[in-house]
Amino acid sequence: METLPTENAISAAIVQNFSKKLLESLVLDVAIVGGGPSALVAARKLAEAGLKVAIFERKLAPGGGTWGGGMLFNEVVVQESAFHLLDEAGIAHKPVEGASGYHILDSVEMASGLIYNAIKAGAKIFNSVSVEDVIFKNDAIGGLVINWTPVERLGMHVDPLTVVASCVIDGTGHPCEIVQLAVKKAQIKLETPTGGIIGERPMWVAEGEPSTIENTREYYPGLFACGMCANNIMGGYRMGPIFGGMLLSGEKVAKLVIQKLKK
Ligand code: 48H
Repeated sequence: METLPTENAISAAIVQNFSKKLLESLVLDVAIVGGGPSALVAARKLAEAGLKVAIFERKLAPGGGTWGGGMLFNEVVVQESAFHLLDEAGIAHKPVEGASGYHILDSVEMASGLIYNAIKAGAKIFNSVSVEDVIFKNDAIGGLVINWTPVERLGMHVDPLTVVASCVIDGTGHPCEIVQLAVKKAQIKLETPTGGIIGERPMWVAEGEPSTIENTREYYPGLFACGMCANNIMGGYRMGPIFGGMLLSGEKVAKLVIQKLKK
């Protein structure tokens, strides 16, 4: 048998393996938009529960706001209630002097540890892919409309592809892009006091952390929100470079989705 030139074998392997990964992710139990810390924890927990889950992340590197720490000092703080999520991912942390119950850690270790563990658990991550719309049928959100980020950035007139999913999680952080576009384009009413997006409030660390977890919910049939997105929807406070609330929000949204899908 004629052997292929190495150059060809490498290219063929990349095309075949990527195509298989994407093909297997066109119908999902859970499609997550954005690969920030809350979404990465959710993806790991959902994959560990045996669900078919993929993250679609606009940027080349998943990890969201984790990498930059506080003002590019690449360290972040996590509170005691979320230590178990760091420990499960093998991420090191040590006490903050003078602040009982708070630990400090390397933000690059946190980002890479969360990504690595989500993939090892079986979640798929598609980076450089932007979600530009949702599938909306029978009064429920039924999946995502995706395109390459360079296509989006260059404003190229290229039609997207679709991913069908039983549940969609908006993990897009502060802008809550998916919920925003669902409210605008599908004119849905959210499970909020006004039926719309309340808007993120300013910094209040002690309130922002618990409210992130409290605000993590299903806001419309098939549409969940976690992390800063949930805070924006329900008018929660921001909290700066403290990430326990994000990690716990990811854990909570995974529990809610599992409850819904296992009914
Ligand atoms: C694909 C998209 C799209 C799209 C956006 O902001 P994130 O890190 O998300 P969270 O909520 O898990 O974490 C928030 C945290 O990083 C933070 O900002 C904190 C704690 N702030 C406190 C404060 O006071 O400021 O990540 C969201 C990700 C990003 O990587 C985006 O690129 C991605 O979502 N994304 N991906 N399609 N349409 N929109």
